[in-house]
Amino acid sequence: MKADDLPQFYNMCEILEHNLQTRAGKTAILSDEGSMTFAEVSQQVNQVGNALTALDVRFGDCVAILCPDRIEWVTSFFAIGKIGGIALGMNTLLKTEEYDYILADSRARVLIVHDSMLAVIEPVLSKHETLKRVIVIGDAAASGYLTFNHWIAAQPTTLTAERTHRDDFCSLHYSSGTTGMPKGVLHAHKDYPLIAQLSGVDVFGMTENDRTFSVAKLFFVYGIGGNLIFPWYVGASCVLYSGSPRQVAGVLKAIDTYQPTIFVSVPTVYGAILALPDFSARFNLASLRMCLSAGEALPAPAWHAWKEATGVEILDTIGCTETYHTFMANRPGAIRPGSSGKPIGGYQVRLVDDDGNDVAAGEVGHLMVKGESTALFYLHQYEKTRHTFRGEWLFTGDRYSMDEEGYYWHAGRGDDMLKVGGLWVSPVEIENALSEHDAVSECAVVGHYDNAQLLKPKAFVCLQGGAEGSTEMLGELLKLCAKKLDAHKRPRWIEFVDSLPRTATGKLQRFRLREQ
Ligand code: 3UK
Repeated sequence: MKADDLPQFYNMCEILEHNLQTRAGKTAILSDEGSMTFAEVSQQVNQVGNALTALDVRFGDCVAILCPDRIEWVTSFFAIGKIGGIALGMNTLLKTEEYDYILADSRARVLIVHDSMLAVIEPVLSKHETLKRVIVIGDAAASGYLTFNHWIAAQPTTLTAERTHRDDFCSLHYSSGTTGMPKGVLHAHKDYPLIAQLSGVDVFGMTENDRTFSVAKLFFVYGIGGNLIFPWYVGASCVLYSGSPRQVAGVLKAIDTYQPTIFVSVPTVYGAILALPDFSARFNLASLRMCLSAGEALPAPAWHAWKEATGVEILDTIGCTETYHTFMANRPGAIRPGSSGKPIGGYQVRLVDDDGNDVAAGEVGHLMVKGESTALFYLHQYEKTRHTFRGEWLFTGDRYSMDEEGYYWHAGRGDDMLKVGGLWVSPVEIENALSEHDAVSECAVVGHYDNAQLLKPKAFVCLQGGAEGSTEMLGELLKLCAKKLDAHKRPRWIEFVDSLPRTATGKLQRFRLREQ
């Protein structure tokens, strides 16, 4: 499928609404908080769309969502697209300063926030003149804001979709980098059917008989693609899980209860489940026909252990926020455990050296990708845009080699970024946290593989006046990190060193720390 195959005027709400013709009464969403049919979802989408219009939200306006994976997230997302707005699904793991930055950068007009997330964003809300209204999902009694249910209650359940061009923007995702705040990536209406057809149907073979379940959240592009856009494009149902992916018993119980056929997950969660004794005997996972992995490379031993325990094969796939979804994947029946598979239909890749020349098979090069779902730029980031969006080609920042059979093998990132549990971690953020301790003179963080061959942050720390590291100091630094950083960003190892390796010009040589 090509973008040209779509009508020129296309609205992404079609992904939901085509289901009203033949399966309006079919369950579209299942969750601990309730289920809904396609007809019910569509009615709530229309109510939210009308409520947004009543708040004067118009074509091109941004509306932010900050909420765990729940039905209101989904209906808000489609409603924003349907009225021609730009939906911003915010990462629920960020800090107040990051929300502050994103609200300013996106100029969100309305914020739809779950009561459990209000405390972290509330301190900065009044600063943003561009933010006109805050709607609270759940209990807003204490906060004095309008509640979601009350807001939509009197709204009509019908709404005509805005006549959007297929190239109009409809969603905004923020993705992290080594320095500075996250970068905004805009995607167009056309990108939704494209990724659903090219990955969901052509590679994963999804049909209306499938039921998806994801530990990757809807705010993460991998999660919304695999657990919302792909299933609804083919009329399948999705299971929403509002719990934490770290509570693996909860994840397994949800699979046991809702009987999904497709599990959308990340290597750390596969690893954590595999570490749970007898997990496949304690929970019924027999409904699964296919498991997906992305976010970071899936180690081959985990692939084999999972196959052994469940009988199901994991397809390791790679995508990025800039292409919206998958561009390389292992295919059912043709898997090379440990590799990212081969480019999928609709995408081409190249491996190039520092001068942009193609490298030979077996050699490591910078991965470039080309495909029609690719975004055009980073919002308000001229320099970073020029570096990454190179004509038709996207410079991913990943290093890969290709073997004689055409399979691609991840060889780390070209920048210093780490993917931990499928989430971005900037070494600089961890270094900044450690440096806040008065005793730290300098420090550096690099990726280090744990016993399960998954990358985790490791810190090298020099103390003031050349002091020796002690158990007490280690404890203090760990405590500081626990206070300042999300769990996945905390260093798993802290090593005290006399000095950090540097070039003659004083530049930190992270590769030498990585080699240790
Ligand atoms: C890394 C992988 C090795 C790689 C994503 C599937 O992760 C997604 O999007 P992000 O923008 O990050 C992209 C970067 O993550 N990565 C992802 N998958 C793999 N590295 N093996 C993998 N299988 O550095 C890439 O550049 O957060 C994943 C689908 C959609 C996505 N957006």
